Amino acid sequence: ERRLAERQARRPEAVLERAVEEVLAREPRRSLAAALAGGRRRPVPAVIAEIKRASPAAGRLAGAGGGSFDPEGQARAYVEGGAAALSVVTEPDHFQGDVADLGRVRPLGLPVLRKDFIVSRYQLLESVLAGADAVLLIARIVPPRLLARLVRAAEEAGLEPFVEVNDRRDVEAAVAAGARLIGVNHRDLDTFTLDPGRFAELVPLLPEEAIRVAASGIATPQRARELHALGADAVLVGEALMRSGHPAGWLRQ
Ligand code: IGP
Repeated sequence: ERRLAERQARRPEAVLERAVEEVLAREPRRSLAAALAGGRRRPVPAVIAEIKRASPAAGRLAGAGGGSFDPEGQARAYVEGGAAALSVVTEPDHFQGDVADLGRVRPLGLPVLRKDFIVSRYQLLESVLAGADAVLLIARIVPPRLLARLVRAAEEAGLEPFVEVNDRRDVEAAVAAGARLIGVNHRDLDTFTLDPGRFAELVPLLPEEAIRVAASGIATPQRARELHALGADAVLVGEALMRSGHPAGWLRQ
């Protein structure tokens, strides 16, 4: 009887798994790692350009369209400016995100990173179906063993895991989990305050072969170049691009 209950509980996931296989066969994933690799040695940092409607720290962010939020138009401006990849915040409660935005920007051709609070395999499968190539995993919000399992499950689902770290302990968990894409988040998730020195502080702890991304609070292209000089392969920029009237120009500076 217990076995039957277990089998039934697993059925929805089996349906999802089949759908994931079909989507992967039809639309192979794009590699975020490949788009960012070697960034340290390039003259300018690669930029992961983020689309987000709002954030707890900043409130509503309309984007380049002025009044109404237009994820496709925003993403088009990012492509025009030479962004290496797109990040899309899909979290609904704190960021007013929408998982459907992944599918809206996917046709533009860049690797798409889904930013949300991902803690389950179900969310990983959903991410593939919605049009993500990579997924954010936040070291701070899951125990190290679950992080390692999510990294593996993401890879098995055809996605590249992008592990975000805040401090030394997070870095240890990310490295132990086998993360190849590591983002140092300058913003503290509990207090929303920015620590601009965090990338410089943690970069010596990151494996040489990991792709290093500096994220959050990057307000100007000069600041992006500074982080690049400190060893970032790429920078992840959201708010500054959403507020800029001319994101393509921001990106080309
Ligand atoms: C972008 P900013 O300060 O440029 O808008 O930051 C990105 O780092 C931020 O949106 C972010 C985020 C997250 C969003 C970092 N970690 C986790 C949602 C969930």
